[in-house]
Amino acid sequence: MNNVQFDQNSLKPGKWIRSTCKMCLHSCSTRVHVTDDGVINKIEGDPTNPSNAGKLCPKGNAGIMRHYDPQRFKQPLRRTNPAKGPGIDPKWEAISWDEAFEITAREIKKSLDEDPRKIMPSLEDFQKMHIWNWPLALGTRNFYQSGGTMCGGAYHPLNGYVHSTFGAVNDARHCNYWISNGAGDGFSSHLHAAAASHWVAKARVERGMKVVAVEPRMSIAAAKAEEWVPIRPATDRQFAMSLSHVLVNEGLCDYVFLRKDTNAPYLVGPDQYFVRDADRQIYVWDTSSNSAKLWNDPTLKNENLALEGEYVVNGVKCRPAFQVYKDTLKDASPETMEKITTVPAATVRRIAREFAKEARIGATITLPDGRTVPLRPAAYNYYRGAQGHKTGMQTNQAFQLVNMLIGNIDHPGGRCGVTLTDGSVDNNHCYPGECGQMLGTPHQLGPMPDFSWPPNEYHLAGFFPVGVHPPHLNMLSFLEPEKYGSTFKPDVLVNCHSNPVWAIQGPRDKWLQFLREMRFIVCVDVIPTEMTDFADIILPANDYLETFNGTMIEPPYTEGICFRQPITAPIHDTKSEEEIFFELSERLGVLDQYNEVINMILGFEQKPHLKLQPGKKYTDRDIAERVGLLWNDKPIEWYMEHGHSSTERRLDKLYRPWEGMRLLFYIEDLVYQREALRQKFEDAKVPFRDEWPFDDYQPLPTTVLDPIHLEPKEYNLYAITFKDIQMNFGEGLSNPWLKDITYRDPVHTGLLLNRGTAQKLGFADGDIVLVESPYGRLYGRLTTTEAMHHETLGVSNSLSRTKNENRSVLMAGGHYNDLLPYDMRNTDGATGQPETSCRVKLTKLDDWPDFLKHGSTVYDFVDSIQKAEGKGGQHNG
Ligand SMILES: Nc1nc2c(c(=O)[nH]1)N[C@H]1C(S)=C(S)[C@@H](COP(=O)(O)OP(=O)(O)OC[C@H]3O[C@@H](n4cnc5c(=O)[nH]c(N)nc54)[C@H](O)[C@@H]3O)O[C@H]1N2
Ligand SMILES: Nc1nc2c(c(=O)[nH]1)N[C@H]1C(S)=C(S)[C@@H](COP(=O)(O)OP(=O)(O)OC[C@H]3O[C@@H](n4cnc5c(=O)[nH]c(N)nc54)[C@H](O)[C@@H]3O)O[C@H]1N2
Ligand code: SF4
Ligand SMILES: [Mo]
Repeated sequence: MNNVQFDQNSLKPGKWIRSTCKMCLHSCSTRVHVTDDGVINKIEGDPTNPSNAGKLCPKGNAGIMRHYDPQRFKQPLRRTNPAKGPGIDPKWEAISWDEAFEITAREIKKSLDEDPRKIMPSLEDFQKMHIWNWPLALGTRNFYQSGGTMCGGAYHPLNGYVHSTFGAVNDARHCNYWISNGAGDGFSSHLHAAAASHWVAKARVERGMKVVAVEPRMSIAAAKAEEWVPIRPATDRQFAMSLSHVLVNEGLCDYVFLRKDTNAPYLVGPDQYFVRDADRQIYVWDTSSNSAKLWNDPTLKNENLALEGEYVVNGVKCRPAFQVYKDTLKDASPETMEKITTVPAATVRRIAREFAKEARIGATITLPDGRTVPLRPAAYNYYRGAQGHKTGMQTNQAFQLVNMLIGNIDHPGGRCGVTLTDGSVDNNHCYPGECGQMLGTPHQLGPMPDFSWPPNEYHLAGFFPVGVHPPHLNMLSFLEPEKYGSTFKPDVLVNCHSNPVWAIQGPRDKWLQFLREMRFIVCVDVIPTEMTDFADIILPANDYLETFNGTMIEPPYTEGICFRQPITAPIHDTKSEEEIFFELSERLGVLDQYNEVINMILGFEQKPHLKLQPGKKYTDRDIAERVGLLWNDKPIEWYMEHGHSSTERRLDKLYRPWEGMRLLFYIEDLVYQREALRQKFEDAKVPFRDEWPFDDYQPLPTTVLDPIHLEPKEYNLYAITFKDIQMNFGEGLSNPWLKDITYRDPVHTGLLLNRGTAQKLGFADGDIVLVESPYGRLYGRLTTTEAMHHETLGVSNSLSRTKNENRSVLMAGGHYNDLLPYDMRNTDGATGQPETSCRVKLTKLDDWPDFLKHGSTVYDFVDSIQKAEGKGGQHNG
């Protein structure tokens, strides 16, 4: 590689090595400078990867500080203090690797022999699906990690139905009108934050792409947008449906697309199923002959398919799916929805019209591959903030229907599906389903466990046939084992790259009790966290600058493997996760099973010569090598030189990858799934079958209110949480560079409350307050601002620190997640998606509670920065 262009950045002589970032779960390509004496002194973006194009976010640059963090685990450790709790010193004792493996394998084996379901895994490295799926080799389908549902519980299954992909994002390369709804895409978070913000910035500078941010908080996206539309939390579905109301009733839809490329014309009966003939073929209405015909009748022309009207076919009253939604939308006029969302009806009507105009319905574009396809440069983007609510599946579908109505799905400028990984360059991700439809693939992370009663999974995953693992429901089995039919209790926790003590919702004190009741906890991590404080054994991992890996992870415009390689040898007595899990597998007698799991999960089965063989252990290098070979047959030496095989995404996989199939405007499968599940609950006489939220499964969204809006009135505010580009979750704020920039930003140093609301309620800037929800509490200092919706309290992730042994992590006034519910009432019956916002009330306090007066807290730290900068600041004792 050409060194000349890089040398300006290194003071000491050395070399540049190409690799991949892992400071968040995504995978930007990097070039890392290491001096001749072996010190990493610079991490930059690699301009040869067309995804991040030389850009990194602050976390990427700060990886250096993780690598040299003096707090890193430096050798295997054994706990000697049996007491476990926040701030309690585990009294670690250094032990040898052999002893650490022996103890760990022995303790896991006890449960494996008794009942594998007693093993509770929490393995959450998105860049290493082969570690994530290790428990399949043990025969446990339990799950205790935090990323399961909190972000994408409903988003991923719905994307599976709509795009047959894991993720989706607006196409910044062509989009001119970007609705940003509760997501940091292109600005601060979500997909490849560093890469996406580059693409969005280009779109804005080069084409003047307009951004409308719909958020309770003036996020980074909102601050840069042409327009910020403050919205009441957890009402985004109602907002989206009010937009659709305008599109549908003002004729602002792409009717050609709906007729040709979706199942919107398919006729739906009163039982919510499509109307079919004896061979299960679906009927449509032909307006030219004014009669019903089967979907594949050769005399049918797409332009004659009825989208509206009511018909009788074989004696059954029916309507096209489009008409069914149009009828539902009668209740969703902007005027009616305004009362729920607080967004003025006139604003909704204007945005809907602007959106439809910018969509340029009818326009086409000729792609470099010769195809002429629709150009739809307007799109609705959303993620965790908007979708992370009780009725998640319906909510996600409501957002996607805004896109579908203007015909932008998988079209240039529109809403494009993004695969988690393709495995091999030749794989397409769309498959034909029945009656001309695309097959919906809700199980993007693999199939869910089968239904069983009593349940085989402590977190009840078998009750969510199209969902994602709902870890918060472990708490139901823990607190009410009789009710939830628990016949076993997990007693061993295997944790790697996951910090559920921080990340999971519900009361921390109960979760801590949950952990205290484990017979044995092992953590594979790089630094001390809230979670590792509970470990009995620490198996210290190499960090990402010391290991090999190959991964892809949702880059919208590119495909290929981002390759990681050691920049230095491990600087401590640590091991790669691969070495750890192969060794444990061997000692547990499941090595062959594990190798088979990896062959399946990483797709090595597709090229048999790459398959892992029975009886053999493999290194991180071996796995990375195979991932590269699977992709493009290039040897590892090629990857070591090039750092990645990312290329522009094959256009037939990006745009209209489902050509010739109809997209699911109407998700009939959800009706089947609901009824099948209901029957299973009936047959097994599940005691709580009458209270199970079956109604959350709907083939089209409804305007039903989420229960958060029905909390007692004394909880007069909503609370939300958020992060920004420099932050990840539990880990980032132990990194001095990231901590420093975070706590200099007033957005991250106080609980954000609208200034007018503060005045009305008698609060002032700087007040110390107690925040209470119906479920929990936290303390903090108010920052008043115009940049919040008038009913909403904003709690940055920077203010959800709890006490832990990591001396770099500052305690804040509690944890936002303590405020959240963890019950079925607030969980989507269809997907397991939990509610991630809540209702709260504030009480002004004269002083901090005692536990916040001792030791260094976030607020002390902020004060000291402000003092040093001569800005005054308050001291909290
Ligand atoms: N920088 C960075 N990027 C990341 C990550 C990271 O840690 N840091 N993590 C990755 C992961 S795992 C995930 S899941 C994604 C998450 O990515 P995002 O969903 O983009 O991130 P969040 O900040 O969780 O939420 C987005 C926004 O939702 C707003 N919000 C909260 N409640 C509501 C609401 O009820 N309605 C509306 N409209 N908005 C609301 C918040 O103010 C916030 O600005 O990011 C990924 N990318
Ligand atoms: N309040 C609040 N709660 C949230 C969220 C939020 O925004 N706000 N976000 C939710 C979401 S979307 C998600 S996905 C989850 C995320 O929850 P987690 O996945 O638990 O996220 P992290 O806190 O980043 O935990 C990752 C862990 O990996 C460790 N680690 C880092 N590098 C390595 C490595 O190379 N090897 C190993 N073995 N370990 C390593 C870190 O020390 C850290 O403990 O949190 C959820 N919870
Ligand atoms: S977005 Fe930032 S942290 Fe994530 S991979 Fe890219 S540079 Fe690293
Ligand atoms: Mo997430």
